[in-house]
Amino acid sequence: MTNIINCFTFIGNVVSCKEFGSGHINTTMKIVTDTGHAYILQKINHTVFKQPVQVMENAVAVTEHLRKKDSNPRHTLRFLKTKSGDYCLQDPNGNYWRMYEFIPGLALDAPERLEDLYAAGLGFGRFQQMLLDFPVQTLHETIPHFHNTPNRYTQLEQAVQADRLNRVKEVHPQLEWLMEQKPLASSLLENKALPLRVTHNDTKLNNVLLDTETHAPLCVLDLDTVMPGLSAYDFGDAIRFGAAAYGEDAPENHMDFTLFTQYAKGFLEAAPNLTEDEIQALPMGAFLMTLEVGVRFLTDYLDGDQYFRIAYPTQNLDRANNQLMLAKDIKEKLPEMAQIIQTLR
Ligand code: ADP
Ligand code: GN1
Ligand code: MG
Repeated sequence: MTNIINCFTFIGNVVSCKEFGSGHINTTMKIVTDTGHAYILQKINHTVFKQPVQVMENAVAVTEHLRKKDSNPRHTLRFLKTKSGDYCLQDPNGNYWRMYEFIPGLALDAPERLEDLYAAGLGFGRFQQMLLDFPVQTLHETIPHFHNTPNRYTQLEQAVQADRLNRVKEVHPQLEWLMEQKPLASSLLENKALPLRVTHNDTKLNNVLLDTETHAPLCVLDLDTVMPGLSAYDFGDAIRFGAAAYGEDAPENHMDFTLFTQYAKGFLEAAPNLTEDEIQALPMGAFLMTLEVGVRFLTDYLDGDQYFRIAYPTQNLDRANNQLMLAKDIKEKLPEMAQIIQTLR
């Protein structure tokens, strides 16, 4: 580890290096040095991100764009170069590493206060607004077809077909319900009225840092999936995670209208350029992102847990059941969600 850290241009001598955060994909460590500087060191999961150098090209370009509009160092990630001038280090074992400044703040796995959802809505809304003039065609597609829900269905069908661990027999009711929803999977992708924007694509509450004291939004984290996408998907993924009554591992879940309203308020306030069609698509975005993550967790369970980090053997099944329950609930609540959005406007 020392050899890896010493390849980067940081300040001071390392006094501690500990695993940090609760992301499902990368391996994250917090490093503190004797000068009081703190950094994040991450091993990029290159099973998930096949082109780590492209991931870093996107992240550096986006953060440079954001920094030109807002120079506050707590508002934008700052990546460190290696001593050879790169943003990404490949070690002799073939692993890829990056390092960036640690920003003190809260990355919440669940809201602590009602206003945390309003703050997250402001944070992700601002992010999208500030990237309106970013040249979208220059971004690499770091995970091809990332939010292509029909494609996620194809992957599920392939996992069912392969049934590598003989687990399909455990999930017949889930598969039946998912297949009933399949005609809806392409509904937003086929809507030609929706513009492609630069979106974050992973708008979990713990991917936006909040101020420790005031809980105001500071900085959007986890830029690995910044790609062209639909605003309704960024909105929807944030609702799926942040406005849910329980976490992804819980045995039950439903959407909380109060949390939903708070997030919608923040997002609409901070992203005033959304078109009428985009605004109408927001509730459906929440249903589709929840459906899609449910499909992905179930696929990974059937495939033998190769994608999402798990802490116990049936965790991806628990996550899938939780997301399916949440998706059913959101589907029933779509008309009321649309009503709330109209009222907020
Ligand atoms: P993953 O893709 O695995 O979710 P993230 O980039 O989201 O990885 O990082 C995991 C966690 O590390 C975040 O949820 C957050 O708690 C913490 N984190 C990441 N970057 C920073 C930072 N610059 N300052 C403070 N905490 C951070
Ligand atoms: C992953 O990396 P993290 O934990 O922020 C995943 C998201 C899922 C989410 C489900 C690159 O997000 O797409 O929605 O887990 N990220 C990637 O919790 O696949
Ligand atoms: Mg994350």
